[in-house]
Amino acid sequence: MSDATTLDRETNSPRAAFHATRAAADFPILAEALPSGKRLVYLDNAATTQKPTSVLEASDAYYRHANANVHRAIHTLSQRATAQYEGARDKLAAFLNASSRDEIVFTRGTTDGINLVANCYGRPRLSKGDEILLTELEHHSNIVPWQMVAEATGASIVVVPIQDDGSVALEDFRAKLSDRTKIAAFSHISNALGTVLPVKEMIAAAHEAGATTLVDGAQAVAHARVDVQALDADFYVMSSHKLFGPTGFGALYGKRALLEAMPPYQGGGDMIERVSFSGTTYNEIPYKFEAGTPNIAGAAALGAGIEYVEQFDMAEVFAYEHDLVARATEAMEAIDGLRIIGTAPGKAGIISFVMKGVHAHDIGTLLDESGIAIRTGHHCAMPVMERFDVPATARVSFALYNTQADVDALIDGLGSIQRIFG
Ligand code: C6P
Repeated sequence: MSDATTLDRETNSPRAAFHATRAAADFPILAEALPSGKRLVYLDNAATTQKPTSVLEASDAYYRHANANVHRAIHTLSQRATAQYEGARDKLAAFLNASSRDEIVFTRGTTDGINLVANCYGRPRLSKGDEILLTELEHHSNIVPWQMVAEATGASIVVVPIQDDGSVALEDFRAKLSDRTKIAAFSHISNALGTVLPVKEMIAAAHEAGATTLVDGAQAVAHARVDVQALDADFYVMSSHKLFGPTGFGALYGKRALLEAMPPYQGGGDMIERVSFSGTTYNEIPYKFEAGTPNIAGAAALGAGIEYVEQFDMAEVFAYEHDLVARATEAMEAIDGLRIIGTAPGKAGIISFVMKGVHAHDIGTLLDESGIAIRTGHHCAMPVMERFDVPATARVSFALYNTQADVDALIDGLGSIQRIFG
């Protein structure tokens, strides 16, 4: 673990280009008093991140000054709305380093993006004998859409096991690849364990076997630098709300040739070139996949979220959160009866754990009484719970505004729980 001063954002550690405490001041909800009068210690960032003032203002400003439909009218407000919507696409394309803005399809989020790929890429191409390769640590969003497509096409699901420390071994992944593997879909960072998967190597191995890859980036985009070209991902999906932006919005990155070859997801306005009762032709990518009036305010606010994180070096953010995890882990390991589930080296800012004799939900409730927000349950990753033979875990997850004071509050809270139940 690094030296104590590296986490002191108030005194500006030599390594940090950002100050977590100052960043926290950008998020009004973090300063709001809880009904109990306690300070909010928000450690449920893997579920959703809080929103900085700039994101709140971007959403408000859209409705106050630009509210109109996009791409459809020539009046001033429509031009403003279109500029904000398409401006967000430019920002996200640059943020993910897509080779073209056309490769960014706006969606309702990660779940929607995976369903789009499963239905528009997987379903038309898969048949009996084909395999879809997943890992055991996937979120339900990266399991169920594939199961549905497998059922419809006769393809089978093959699963790469999780190691005891929560990692996914590259050799296990390679061992499951074959010429039957048509699609390999896996998380960049596990929401239940914090494991960072070796996605670049997994993508290269999948490509060697002739498979197309989808990376679930839901937990990665706010915590690490993502470069879809460097990764060579075929598809990469994300949710805005985990990147300090609004809920119900997100994006699918897809390589141009793949997106162009795919049929539309849904029919409706804006996704067409020409409609008549004798036949319809479709719009170009990405609009072909964006039927109906989109979440324009969502795009504007996500654009502000991207601008917010872009002021920081994401590698430093990852290292900072990793340090918080290291400190919290060390202190948690000293608590009698506490077991951390997921100890892979280099993990991201997520710690799942169980406590002997205490149900995860009781941990969540008792911490909440101290103002500490964590998530408890199966984290939409039931196979992970099964793998580690636990019904549920308690999970703390960090973002760039969390500080050592938050870790201290957590450790105090867990110590009290241990004293009550221990
Ligand atoms: N995980 C969590 O508390 P949506 O709901 O579409 O924005 O994201 C789904 C999703 C997909 N993949 C991963 C790895 C995820 O972590 C999530 C969302 C939240 O862990 C809510 S279940």
